[in-house]
Amino acid sequence: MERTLVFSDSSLNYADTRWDEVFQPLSNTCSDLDASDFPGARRDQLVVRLGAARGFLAHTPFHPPAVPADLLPTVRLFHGAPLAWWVGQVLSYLMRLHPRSDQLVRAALRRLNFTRPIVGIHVRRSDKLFHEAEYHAVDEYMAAVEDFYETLEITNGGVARKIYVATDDVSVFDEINKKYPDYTVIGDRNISSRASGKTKYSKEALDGILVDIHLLSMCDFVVCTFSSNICRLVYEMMQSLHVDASTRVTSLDWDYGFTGMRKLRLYRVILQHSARSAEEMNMRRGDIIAVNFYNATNNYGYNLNTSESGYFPIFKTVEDAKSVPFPAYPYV
Ligand SMILES: Nc1nc2c(ncn2[C@@H]2O[C@H](COP(=O)(O)OP(=O)(O)OP(=O)(O)O)[C@@H](O)[C@H]2O)c(=O)[nH]1
Ligand SMILES: [Mg+2]
Repeated sequence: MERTLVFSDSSLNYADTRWDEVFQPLSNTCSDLDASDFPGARRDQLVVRLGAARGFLAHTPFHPPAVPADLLPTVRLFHGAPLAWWVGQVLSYLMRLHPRSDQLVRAALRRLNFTRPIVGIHVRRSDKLFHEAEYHAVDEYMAAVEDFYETLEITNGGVARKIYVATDDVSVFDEINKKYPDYTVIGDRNISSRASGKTKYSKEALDGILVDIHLLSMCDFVVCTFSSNICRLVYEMMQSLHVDASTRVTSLDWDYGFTGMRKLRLYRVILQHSARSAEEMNMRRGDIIAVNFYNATNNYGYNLNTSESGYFPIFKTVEDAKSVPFPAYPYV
């Protein structure tokens, strides 16, 4: 919209901590909002208020899966998931750490002896299991971890196996230590025990999740559940730390998507396909297939070019995003 973004309510859920106590401010100069409120989003209005992503923003052309049209053709050349790449670029700017947070993360790296190669696991339990996600056993996470190390060993020979554990269920540590003695397990039980219940939204818990998110994103590979905002955030952050980290996360439940994004996980067809049954759809090279974000693992989609819907072989497609002309600021 070629406007300056100013946070009008910068308090975080955690004991009313302000955004700029944890992250650097969005701008060092444009930090104050004129008190007058102009509802709506008309071009000629001086101040436009935006709500949270799930509501108002979901209907703007710039909402994911939109990626700037001037960047997308290039990003497709080097990246397997252009949407995650774009979100990662924006996030890495928004989440520039305040010096205190930066210290906190650095101290944790040293204290926990964080060295690579390392695989991160994020085991999201506690309140998430009431309505929002299924329980996944430690063994499911570890099966994916074992796959990663076995693949690495094909090229690198014997590798010392190390994992970083982030979880809101502290019992995970004991279970892994007992069942997987071949692994060096690092992680902070204190962080984990503060991450649920009464202490969940304390300032200390905020420090804990900052450390967990950053250390997870620095792992070579992460196993988690994309139903959790934390797993998706880690995936997005990883995209700004590598040229293409699109295959560095395995999710045990959903595929990747952006909160508020509807029906719009997009795939571009790279190999044509003739339906082998009435349940399948035909696809031509270049067709765009839309898949409901929540059904993505079923490979059931809608062909935007032919209006056919049905199951399709996902290996004949690559993930794509929506090309949207964003302002390109030619005068800047
Ligand atoms: N330190 C730490 N905190 C966690 C972990 N998992 C969950 N939490 C806490 O739980 C919060 C996530 O729960 P919500 O407050 O519901 O946030 P959300 O954005 O809905 O995230 P999800 O529920 O995971 O999708 C995090 O911000 C942490 O405070 C973890 O592995 N480590
Ligand atoms: Mg939640």
